[in-house]
Amino acid sequence: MTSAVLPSSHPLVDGRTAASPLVTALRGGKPAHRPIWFMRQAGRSLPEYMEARAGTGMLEACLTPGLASEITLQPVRRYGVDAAIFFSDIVVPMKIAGVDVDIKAGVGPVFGRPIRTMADIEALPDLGVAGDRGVFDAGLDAVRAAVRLTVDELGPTPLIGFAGAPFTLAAYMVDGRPSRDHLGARELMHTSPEVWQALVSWTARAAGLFLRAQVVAGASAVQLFDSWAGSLSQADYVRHCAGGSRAALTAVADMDIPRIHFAANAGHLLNDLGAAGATALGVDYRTPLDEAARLTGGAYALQGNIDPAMLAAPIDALTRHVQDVLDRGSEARGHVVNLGHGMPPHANPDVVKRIVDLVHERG
Ligand code: 1CP
Repeated sequence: MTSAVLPSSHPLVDGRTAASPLVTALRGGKPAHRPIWFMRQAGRSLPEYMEARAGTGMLEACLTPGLASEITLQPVRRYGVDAAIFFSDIVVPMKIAGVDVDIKAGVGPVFGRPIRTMADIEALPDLGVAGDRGVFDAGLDAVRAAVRLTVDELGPTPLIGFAGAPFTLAAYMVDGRPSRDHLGARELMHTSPEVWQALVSWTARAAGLFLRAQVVAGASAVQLFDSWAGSLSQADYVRHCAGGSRAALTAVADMDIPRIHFAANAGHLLNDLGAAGATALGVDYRTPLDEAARLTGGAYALQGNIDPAMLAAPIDALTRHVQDVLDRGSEARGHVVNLGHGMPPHANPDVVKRIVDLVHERG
């Protein structure tokens, strides 16, 4: 079932994770219980994360294998979730390549030199090819080491590797920092389509190589985050962005690995996100899962979609909401419970734990 490209010691090949609830559901099966994990489950909502990270910059933490591994494992230990998501960030491959980027606390990714022209793109570092031991390939060793440490500890629990999709990466690189409407990137695709395509190609290659390094080192599934793609019309997504996302996902498709594609606020893009090389779709909280299953003709496993705002609701209302997500999710070809977007920083870990227990009891 699994292609020969994965090493025989890989968790999907040696039997550790192939029959796990997560991998079973992502492959369209019905596991003994409904698997659950949370986007942004590591990080600021956990006191043990604040303690581990104290005094270390975000990108430095991502590139320190022991620390990145420890932070990845924290939510699995505390919550008993059915998957770990690798502690990293969508801009880590840019940092490894040598781009001037930092993650500023309370802001997010900030680039020293925003990308607007063909000269800016030509000045981006050469990414080389997988295994060439150039700057990028060798820099990925810190990622490989962190993944190996993590899967050794995880045992039967799968690790999900991830990357940012070209549009979402470009939304930061063109404006140089987080933006509300991603106007810089959306303008560039219309004012300079050839510059835009060159940026999409570079980011797609960086994302694809980042994903591939995580998978070969031991990740049992991947998720491509196109968090901001919902700001695009369907026509612009298909014309200017889908090809780059397809290139990033195709970089791991030969390894027969489950591939989740997530965009927020993107009910209008579900079929296009699927057609870009995904086997499962992350659905934000605005589109009910039964409707998402109908819209996509049952072609994909679905992941989602507890409203993050409901974490703050009274427990009875939250329980009813989770049950509704479970009921609607049973219409999908396979269902992985998750939030409809990232964990709020002020989420109460005790409430999160109750959701995991509830899903394991009822799902
Ligand atoms: O569970 C986990 O925490 C896994 C690790 C993870 C992931 C999957 C982090 C750590 N970042 C991401 C992906 C990511 N990064 C996305 C896609 C997911 C999503 O939509 O939520 C995006 C858009 C980013 C960019 C980013 N990095 C932001 C958002 C900025 C904006 O535009 O509003 C921020 C705040 C960061 C920094 C970051 N990444 C991760 C953490 C824990 C932090 C906070 C670091 C800190 O300041 O301490």
